[in-house]
Amino acid sequence: STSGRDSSSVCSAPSTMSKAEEAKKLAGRAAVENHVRNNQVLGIGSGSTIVHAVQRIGMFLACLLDYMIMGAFFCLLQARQLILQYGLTLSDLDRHPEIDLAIDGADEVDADLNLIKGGGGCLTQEKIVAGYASRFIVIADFRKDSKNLGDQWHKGIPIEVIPMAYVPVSRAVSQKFGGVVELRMAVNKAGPVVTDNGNFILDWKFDRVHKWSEVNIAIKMIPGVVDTGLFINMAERVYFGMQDGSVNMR
Ligand code: ABF
Repeated sequence: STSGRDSSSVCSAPSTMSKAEEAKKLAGRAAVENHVRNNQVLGIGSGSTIVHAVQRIGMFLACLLDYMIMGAFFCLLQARQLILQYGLTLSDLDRHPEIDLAIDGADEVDADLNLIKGGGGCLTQEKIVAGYASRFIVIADFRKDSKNLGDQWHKGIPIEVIPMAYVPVSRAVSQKFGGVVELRMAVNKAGPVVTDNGNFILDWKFDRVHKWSEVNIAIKMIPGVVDTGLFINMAERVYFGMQDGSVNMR
């Protein structure tokens, strides 16, 4: 993920950084141990937290001879490489249109298990995988835990757009819902970030708390919007790795 949290923590407080990394590992491993079972079709997201979950799945595979994962999906090249690296079988929605369990990270999780995702650039494919999964489990470190969306994640809600429409979509979102909408640029500022679907990403920095379910639907209705990083009523459970080495479930 290019969420930026890690780089800022590296500069200000190295100990927080390592605690966050440890917390990601705790969350990833707890989710796998509690939910991954024999012969499941798994959906795997992207980011730095999911790496720990896939590592844990790989350990299961190495230890238990009768343990078999039927297939796993990927959004980004990163997940594809992880799946292959840890000996899982790659699959796709053509072969497995029903997924037993999807596991993914998030940028923020509110008290009702609503999520902001897409800080790392992948949201639409992750939403598809989560949406066709019977169960969707989120893993995160303690910094992602919030009461209201926006309390912790200050980079806005990602919106994936068809490139030709990014200007009118930006205007429509800010006119209807307030706040500021920015086109996400590549780190070297040479051009916009391009998603795994060949689209652009807008980051909507909202100025107040909204009824996220309604706003999500309304944004999706704007011509040119592909999807949003709002995952509303999708997650069944979230595992937060905590600073003290425990895991909190919500
Ligand atoms: C992806 O990775 C994105 O949807 C989300 O923005 C990000 C979380 O990354 P990390 O686990 O590195 O914080 O799932």
